[in-house]
Amino acid sequence: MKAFPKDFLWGASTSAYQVEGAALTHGKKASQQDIINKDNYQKRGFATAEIASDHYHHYKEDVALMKEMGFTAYRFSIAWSRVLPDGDGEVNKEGLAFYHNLIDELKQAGIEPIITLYHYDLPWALVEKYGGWLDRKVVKDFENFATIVITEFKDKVKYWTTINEQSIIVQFWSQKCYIPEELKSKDQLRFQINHHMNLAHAIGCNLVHKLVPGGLVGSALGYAPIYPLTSKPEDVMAAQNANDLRNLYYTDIYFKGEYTKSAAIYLEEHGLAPVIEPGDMELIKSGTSDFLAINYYASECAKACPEGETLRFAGVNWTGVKGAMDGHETHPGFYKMCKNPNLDTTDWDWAIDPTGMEYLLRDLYARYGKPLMITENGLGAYDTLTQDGKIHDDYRIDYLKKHIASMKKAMDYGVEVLAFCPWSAIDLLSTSNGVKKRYGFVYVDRTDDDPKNCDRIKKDSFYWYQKVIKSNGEELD
Ligand code: BGP
Repeated sequence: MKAFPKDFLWGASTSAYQVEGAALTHGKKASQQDIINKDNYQKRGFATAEIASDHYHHYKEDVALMKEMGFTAYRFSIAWSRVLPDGDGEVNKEGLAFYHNLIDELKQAGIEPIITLYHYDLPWALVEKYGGWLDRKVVKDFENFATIVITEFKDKVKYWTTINEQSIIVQFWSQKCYIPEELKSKDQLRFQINHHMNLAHAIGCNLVHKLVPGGLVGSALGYAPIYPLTSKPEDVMAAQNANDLRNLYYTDIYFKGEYTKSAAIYLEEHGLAPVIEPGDMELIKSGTSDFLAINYYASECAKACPEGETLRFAGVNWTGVKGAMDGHETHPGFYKMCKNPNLDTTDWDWAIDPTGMEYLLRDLYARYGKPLMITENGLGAYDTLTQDGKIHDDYRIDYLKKHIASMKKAMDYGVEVLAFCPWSAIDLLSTSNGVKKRYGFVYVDRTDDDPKNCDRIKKDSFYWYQKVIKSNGEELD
């Protein structure tokens, strides 16, 4: 086995609303996630984003923990409503100061910041004003927000990602965006939102290229390789259809500036295609990506689907009881997603598939030849704090170890991978399952109902990852 490159970036990720807290204080106003999560708390008992992991008040301690683990990178997002509480208009100086302090703290610790401009948390004011991402007006407002942030941090930050997980936003749109009840059946709007995000992404790329000396930019995409359920040709074809609509439909935009033809035709024929205005595709084509950031947790499986079935998007497991997933994405005549009988899953039904990491990296690199980075990967699990204050998360170590080894295999076959930033640096609020589903190297002592003091406790995986980084990936055991 060859060694990891000397300048390989090791770190982890978080996102603003999932970790920061201080959601409605220090000049910040609500984002759509504050509203969505309040609803989740009432319906399902999941914590809100109001305190989350209270990173806003613990950031120094958190960066010190990252330094102790040996991080050389940290990927996080900027909360739009902390910078521009009303989405546009007045800048909240205290908000910008928070991110300056965080970035300075990281740099002093030798940690390279990787910024995500947008991670699900649109200012609520823009939802009230015109419906948020549903309206094209949001693209102009994104441009204004991105210009402010990029100009502010251009001398401190080299790596930028634009929009987090457009593919996941299409699948789970009413968790990731506030969608009024009466629009929830209008599935075409999922792809319209995505089209607006493609415009915003291109603008973000152009801004980084214009404003940041030596800056590099790309999208952060939720990506699941897709296997056919069987070797029957119709299942293999279905897996190709699913790959076209769920994966290439995004990556072809980022790297070629065009919608994947087969997927676009399928959407057109089923009344799901976005409205594209004159000039849109030229703008999209102009915003070239330097790399692609990938969030990989689980592979997916597809089978043939007869025309007569009913259209639906991906299911969710709300309870954390294996097998409770409430359905599978179905596109009549194109494909239907299904459980892969060959893979074990997490308690939330996400297939555990280290080989998928090598498979997707090699596939993407062969298609586009652009550098890749892992900005999310990890195991959501129930962790137990023992009487003597320990967390023995050997299951997480096992998951990460196998995924790093698989990423390394892809690199040994020539794939250029810049960074490994798994999810998540510390425990935080899950997008769909409260705080009891944990991902971090650092345990945050709180429950869904009680934020307590959010004390930080190092898990076994903390010490394991420290060794991995110290040996530059050589010591995985
Ligand atoms: C990705 C998101 C993250 C994150 C992660 C785990 O889709 O980018 O924000 O939370 O998935 O998902 P969950 O929180 O639903 O377990």
